[in-house]
This record gives sequence, structure tokens and C-alpha cells, in this order.
Amino acid sequence: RTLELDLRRAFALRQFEVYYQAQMSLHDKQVVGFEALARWRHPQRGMVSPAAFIPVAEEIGLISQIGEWVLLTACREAASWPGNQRIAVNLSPMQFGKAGLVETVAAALATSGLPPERLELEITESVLLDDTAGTLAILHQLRSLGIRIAMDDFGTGYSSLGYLRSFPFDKVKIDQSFIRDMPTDGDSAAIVKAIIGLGISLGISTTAEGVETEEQLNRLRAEGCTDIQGYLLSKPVPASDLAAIFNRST
Ligand code: G
Ligand code: G
Ligand code: MN
Ligand code: NA
Repeated sequence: RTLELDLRRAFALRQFEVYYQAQMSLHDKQVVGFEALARWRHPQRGMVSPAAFIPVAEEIGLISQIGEWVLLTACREAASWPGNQRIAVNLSPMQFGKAGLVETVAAALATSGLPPERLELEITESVLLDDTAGTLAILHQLRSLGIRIAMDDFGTGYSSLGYLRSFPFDKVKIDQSFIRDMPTDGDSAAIVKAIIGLGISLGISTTAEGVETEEQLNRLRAEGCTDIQGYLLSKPVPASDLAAIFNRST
């Protein structure tokens, strides 16, 4: 397939970019972090969504290379910010299957000079699916570096609450489908409320994804959600647009 061939060459041609989406604390309205989101600027196809190219990269064994590049790029970028905002980076389940993940993360911290407590890695439940003591051991080793671990897209997939017991996550990200439906669908609203309550009881912070309206924000704040991310605050932007967001929040 031609997308596959193009993807193999994309590195050499410097076609990847990292965009950053702000996350705001509902406690004090400060921008407390950013999620790094990979982008592929294809010369003919234009911006190719990660939803399209990440699965292909996984299939052809290129995901670790792309993931390592995003990680190092995002750590370097964050190390240059005027504040101590956190940087969240997505990890593909396949990156856990490859030897050297812990060393790669340690090297990204060392090379960039980013303090470990400013790095957060987002993993999905599927990482824990074929649990293996091996996966948990890697998560514990990552934690030992001093970084934070977030569970992404919570509420979708298998959503076993047992996962929250098998590893001490620092954060749960509530999937945007629940936030989107919250104003019109009682079941979604109940699920959001339950996840936030669970976070409060377990001492895990909660980030609501895909927040687009003040109504959603007010409701999430009232229920005790820790942080929000979504178009209401900002779309994902290139590094060159971050200054405007820093200025807005100070
Ligand atoms: O930014 P956007 O909504 O188009 O991202 C689509 C999906 O791609 C999201 O689910 C996001 O988690 C995933 N994604 C974005 N960047 C990366 C990345 O660097 N690595 C991995 N593994 N997934 C990513
Ligand atoms: O990592 P994750 O799978 O959660 O990726 C987040 C994705 O959601 C990104 O691709 C981002 O572009 C998208 N996104 C972020 N904020 C919003 C929002 O407020 N509304 C919608 N519809 N999509 C969003
Ligand atoms: Mn994510
Ligand atoms: Na998510």
C-alpha cells in the first residue's frame, strides 16, 4: 500500500510534527499541562490523522520509532517552556512489547533535561489486557523514574475496574464520547459522575477529554473533576502557537 511506503520514508523527509493540546485545572483555571499529539504532514494527502497512520505504523512495526521520536521531541519542547506545565505522551501497547522502553524513556529525560515529574505517559487498558507480570513490572519501572502514568480513554474498551487496583495510576482520562453525550444522555452523565467519584475515593486525578462547552465545564467542576481538555480551551496547536496560550493563562 502506498500509505505504508510513504510512512516508511516520512522520517527521512521530516514529515512528522508534534501538536500540543492544553489541559486546565478546574481548581484554579491554570493551564497545568499539554498532551502531545502526533501529526503527519503528507505532501499530497495533507494532514494525515494519527487515527489513520498509527494503526498502519503498528502493523508495519514502525510505531516504536515514531513513538520514540514524539517522546523526545515533546520532552525537549516542554523543557523549554517558561512554566513547569506537564507534558503527556501517548504510548502504543506495542511499545510495551519491545525491549528497552524504560531505557528509552530514561534517555529522553536525560537528553532533554526535563524533570521526570513533568512527564506523564498515557496508556490504554489494552496494555493491561494480556497482563503479564511483565507489563506491570515495566509500569512500575517507569514509575520509578519519577514520571506519572495516566489511563487514557477510560470507560471505553473493557473498562475493568480491576485495572485501577492492579496498578496505582496517577490519573484517569474520561473518554470524550461520555463528555460529548453528558448534556443529553443521562447514562453518560451517570458514568462521568461515577468515574469522578471513583477518582476522588481512590486518590486518582481525573481529566475530562473533549470538553467543548461552558455547560460541560461547570458540571464537571461541580462533580469534582480535576482537569479538562478540549476545544473549549484550545485545539491541538503547533509548538509555535504555544506562547499565546502561556500568555493567556498568566
Ligand atoms: O489528535 P487526534 O484526535 O487526531 O488523535 C487521534 C488518536 O491518535 C488519539 O487516540 C491519540 O491517542 C492517538 N495518538 C496521537 N498521537 C499519538 C502518538 O504519538 N502515539 C500514539 N501511540 N498514539 C497517538
Ligand atoms: O489520546 P486521545 O485518543 O484521547 O486523543 C484525543 C483526540 O481528541 C485528539 O485527536 C484531539 O484532536 C481530539 N479532540 C481533542 N479535543 C476535542 C474536542 O473538544 N472535541 C472533539 N470532537 N475532539 C477533540
Ligand atoms: Mn491520549
Ligand atoms: Na483519550
